[in-house]
Amino acid sequence: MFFDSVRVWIRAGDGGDGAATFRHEAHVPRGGPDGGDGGRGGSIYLTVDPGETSLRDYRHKHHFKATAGGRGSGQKKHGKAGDDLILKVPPGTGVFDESSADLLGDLVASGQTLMVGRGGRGGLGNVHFATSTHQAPKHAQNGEPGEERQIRLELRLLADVGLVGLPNAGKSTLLAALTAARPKIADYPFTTLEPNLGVLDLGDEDSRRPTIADVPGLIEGASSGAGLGHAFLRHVERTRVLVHVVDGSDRDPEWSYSVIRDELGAHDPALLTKPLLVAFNKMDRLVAAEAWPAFRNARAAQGVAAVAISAETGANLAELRERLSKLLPSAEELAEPPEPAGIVVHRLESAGNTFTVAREDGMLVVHGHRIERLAAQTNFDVEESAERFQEDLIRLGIDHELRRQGVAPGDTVRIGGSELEWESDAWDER
Ligand SMILES: Nc1nc2c(ncn2[C@@H]2O[C@H](COP(=O)(O)OP(=O)(O)OP(=O)(O)O)[C@@H](O)[C@H]2O)c(=O)[nH]1
Ligand SMILES: [Mg+2]
Repeated sequence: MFFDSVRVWIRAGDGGDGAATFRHEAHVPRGGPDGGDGGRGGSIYLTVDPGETSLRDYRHKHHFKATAGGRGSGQKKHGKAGDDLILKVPPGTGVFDESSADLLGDLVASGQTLMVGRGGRGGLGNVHFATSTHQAPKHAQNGEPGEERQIRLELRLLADVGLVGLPNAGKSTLLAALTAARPKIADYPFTTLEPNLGVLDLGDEDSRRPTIADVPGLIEGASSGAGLGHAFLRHVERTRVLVHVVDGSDRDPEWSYSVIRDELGAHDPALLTKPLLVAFNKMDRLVAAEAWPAFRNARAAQGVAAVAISAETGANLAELRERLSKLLPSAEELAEPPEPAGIVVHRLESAGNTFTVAREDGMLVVHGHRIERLAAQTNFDVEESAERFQEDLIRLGIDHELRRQGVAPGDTVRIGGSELEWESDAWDER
């Protein structure tokens, strides 16, 4: 299986509840409020670790939860903060919100970090609610729920050089010949299912250390999805230079060459303008040596650079390395990610104070980020807290809208996870 696109469930930690406690003092029947705040819930982050090259780690584990904040307690003690959870991803990981398909972030540079689930704020303890006219508040806030979402991680490998070609052309053999990488090599197509990465040694005089990736074999129709084509082609998008490996011993190397060019172009025409070097491989075989002159002339006529090699015997690899080094940019440029580092878009909270009120399943349902959070933070068993919530409904204009839609005593109103009964309106006179 190929694991460069995975779905992951994220659940940040809930904030701890604030406490509603009162000081105990000798001779004082009831001291002032001293309930501390709940701790913040742990958040979840993704961070780029250059040591990672695939999303394989997410193959078996795809639920991640950060810990909740502790509850506040008496004597103004705050609850403990939940632990953050930091998940490692390889460079080139795009992060999408699964439900909206929005790009949340494009993680390319080492150490780049993106918060994907915000921990809930801790609830405020009752000390915060004392006023000169109300000195013994029983109200304390519940912790805010941690953010929960489903995200999709999509890897677009970041390599300087991409080896493309039909299956069995000798891409992995070439990668092994040019670098210290030891990919699996075998005499059947689709040996490589996940890209392998190596670091290219350009010789003692050259300080550049470009990375080279062996992209799984592409086949005719790859650009419309054949043979996991989309997934494989995605990896080519961000490489700087393409080395197109053609099996010179193929029955028709000219077809082998053009079918891949067609697929690259159909996937994204920009791929056809990337610097290109064609490696005509398996020259140790007689058929290849015989086919080379015609192939070479055809490329020359197109102005395409081609070099005849044998990845297996190592013949002419020095020339290939030399040509490749000329196509690669300077050391400074190589140090930068292949694309301007993706701007991290962070759309965790829908902005503003918008809400909707609608009838669903015979009840009135209020949707709105802000009010749903407030409902979750309210302990409706405490009358004082419930009253505060009613004030919030008025303040945010939701009370008005409910009345406009004809809410009547006894009606059920659902807000987030809470179902409330509309009582004969005590706050009518307000
Ligand atoms: N004679 C000869 N055989 C080669 C040469 N290069 C590769 N091969 C053989 O070709 C077969 C395929 O090589 P791989 O390197 O696995 O090919 P690949 O392009 O990575 O194939 P996929 O991963 O399936 O796409 C293996 O049996 C290699 O030993 C070469 O220069 N000469
Ligand atoms: Mg291979």
